[in-house]
Amino acid sequence: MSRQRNQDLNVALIREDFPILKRVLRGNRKLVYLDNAATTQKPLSVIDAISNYYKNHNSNIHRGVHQLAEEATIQYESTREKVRKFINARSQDEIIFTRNTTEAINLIAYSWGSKNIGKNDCILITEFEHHSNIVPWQMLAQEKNCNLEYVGMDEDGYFDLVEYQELINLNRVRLVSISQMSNVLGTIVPINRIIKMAHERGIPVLVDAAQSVPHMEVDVQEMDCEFLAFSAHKMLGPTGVGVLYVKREILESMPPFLGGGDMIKEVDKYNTSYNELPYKFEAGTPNIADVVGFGASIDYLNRIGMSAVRTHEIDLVRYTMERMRDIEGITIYGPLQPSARGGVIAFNLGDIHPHDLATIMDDRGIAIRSGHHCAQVLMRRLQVSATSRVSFYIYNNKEEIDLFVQALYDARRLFKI
Ligand code: 7TS
Repeated sequence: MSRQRNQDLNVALIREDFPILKRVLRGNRKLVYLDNAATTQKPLSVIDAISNYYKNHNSNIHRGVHQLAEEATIQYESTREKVRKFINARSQDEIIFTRNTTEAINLIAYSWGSKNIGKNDCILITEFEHHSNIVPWQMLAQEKNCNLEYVGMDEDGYFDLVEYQELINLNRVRLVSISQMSNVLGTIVPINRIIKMAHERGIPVLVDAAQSVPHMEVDVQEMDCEFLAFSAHKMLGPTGVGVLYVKREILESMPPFLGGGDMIKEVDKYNTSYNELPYKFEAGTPNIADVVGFGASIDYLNRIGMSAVRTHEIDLVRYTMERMRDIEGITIYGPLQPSARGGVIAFNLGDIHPHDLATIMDDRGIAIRSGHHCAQVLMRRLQVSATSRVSFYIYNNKEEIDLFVQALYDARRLFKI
């Protein structure tokens, strides 16, 4: 792909880089992929990086002195540097590779949470969290006999700063854990303000950045969060790789999560001294090939520029919401202002069940998501059992949105609403 750093993405050129977008589905249908919040497609450069690694460099890392071991280690560690730069962490020591966002959050719950949260303390999350930012805290709360509290959102789906202030004033909050962007409402929260308010009361903050890092510029130093988690597969990278960022001074005080090879300095019969950061938190042989592939996905996004990614998605959301609003019986969840949300639109159409709607879409080659989106607490709050959802990325264009909107009209006719 040619280098482009202007605000307009050359979507036609980008699409050429994604082999799967040429895929013809059952019934000779063209693929329209609108399920990017679940996982994104992979450009050839990422697929080639993984394949090249296995063809030419495959070896275990951090241990062998032979040439392949050295090459594999250099490639693996170069992704760590790319990640550091991408989120502007101070040091590579603060970047830990995990399997995904879920594992990163669990690592904090087990390793940091079990040491720093006690009886009658409070963990504060929101009503629009993904299950991976709810269940680990429920497990910890049950074990420690502490409380889990929820901040809500207002009528329009915006984060409720007033309720948040009350909750951090009234409770013994020891951690705020919040997603920067909701995978259902699309809401982007005022994260800098949220963190500042927590810090004024000495409370550390974990940012679930699974939906934000892939779609906008994220700077952990500017944000000043203590912890941040995201997944490679939602940003053009392979599945099986996640990132946990932790401020160095906190990471130094944390006990290891898993014990085993690579995380040790010295092992004797009864005791072990641990390896330096970040290796202390990466026990066992990691997912080397996919970490290498992840490096190629960061290179790809850097060539485009994250502000161009963001501009493109706002443009698509504005266009889609304008077209959807004309459809009788449509309910769109989350903020109405396109710039207040990421490239995600959850909706319902009359009383058509979201699974039926997704099936109608599938008949036309359009991949959308239906269900509770791993956010059942939010579903209850919205008083629905499920919604449909479209979510965009850099290769989506307005023709695809037109096909999606046309399918909504077809569904209305089919269900006679
Ligand atoms: N947090 C948020 C905000 C998410 O959207 C997701 C995945 C996760 C955490 C978990 O990421 P994982 O890589 O560990 O699985 N969200 C979705 C989704 O919206 N549809 O499928 C997965």
